[in-house]
Amino acid sequence: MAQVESETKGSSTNEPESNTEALIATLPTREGWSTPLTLYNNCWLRSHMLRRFMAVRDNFKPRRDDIILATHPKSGTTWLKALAFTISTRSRCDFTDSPLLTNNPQRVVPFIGAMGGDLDVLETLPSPRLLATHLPPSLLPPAVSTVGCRVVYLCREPKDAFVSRWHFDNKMGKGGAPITLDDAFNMFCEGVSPFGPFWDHYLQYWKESLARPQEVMFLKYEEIVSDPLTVVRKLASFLDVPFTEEEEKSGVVDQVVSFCSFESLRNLDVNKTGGAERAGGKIFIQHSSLFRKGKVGDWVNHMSNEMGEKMDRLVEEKFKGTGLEF
Ligand code: PAP
Repeated sequence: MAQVESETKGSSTNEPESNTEALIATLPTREGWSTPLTLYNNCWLRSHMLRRFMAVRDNFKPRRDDIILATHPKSGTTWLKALAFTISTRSRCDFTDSPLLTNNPQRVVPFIGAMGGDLDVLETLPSPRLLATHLPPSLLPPAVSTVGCRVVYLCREPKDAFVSRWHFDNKMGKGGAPITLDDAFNMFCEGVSPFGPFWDHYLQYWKESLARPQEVMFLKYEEIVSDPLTVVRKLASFLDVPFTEEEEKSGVVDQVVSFCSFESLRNLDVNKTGGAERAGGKIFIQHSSLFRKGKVGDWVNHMSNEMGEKMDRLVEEKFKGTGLEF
């Protein structure tokens, strides 16, 4: 939930502040989700996070050995953060003293320009940095694709991503009217959802992964669900910390998978009870809302067949000829 992490705190782009404000005044905004959205560079961003995200492209300085976990929201960000963090820190801490036992996974990997990831704070982190973002490539500095850093992208079957988004947004609001499934569906299909249109987000990273497969790994939530061991091995190799033969023999890969599983993380006290107020108190995020069901195909329990067919047609139309399928 990069979009909910932090209050806007006057970050600015390299443009003089008055130019930024003049530009913002011209940008379209939409109400409907738990907080208003603003369209910036063809991407709908939470309006209260806009200035922070606008600053990322000009002021975030990627390093060659950065690992960036990029996700479309509600695609398993929490899971990917837990897996990548556990894989990359396993030489320093084991499963009995992992920071994940006492911190929500969202907290241990900072979002660039948002939760725990103020740009000046990121500058002070030692390399190699493990970072996260929901921003599409078009809103990240061009150096992300030239400096040699690695990006792991995770997306999800759009109907399930939508249902997860709808539930989450209705939990985020503080006393505001909930968004109906119909209204949320229409906005999502119109492309108006946090970090949407979803198809642009998926396709931008898909193209990056085809162009630079050594640097951009493209994953789907469903792939991790169906074969977590294979994905975890692939991820470790991609992060340059492959499992040794000894680790394989002693079952470390299985341990990573079970330690980061939905059940295991959801049952930790920190994820059952914790939470945080954001956006000047407009939003409250309960950690438990990041562990709703964790299932593939849950959309059938919420959407009508007609809605499902409409979304499938949209997905087919948007992804036609790209090689990306769900
Ligand atoms: P974000 O994009 O808002 O940062 P994200 O973690 O992607 O958060 O969203 C939560 C979704 O990931 C939830 O999906 P659901 O609503 O369909 O249930 C949540 O259950 C799922 N999730 C979180 N942790 C795990 C996990 N360890 N394994 C599988 N799914 C998980």
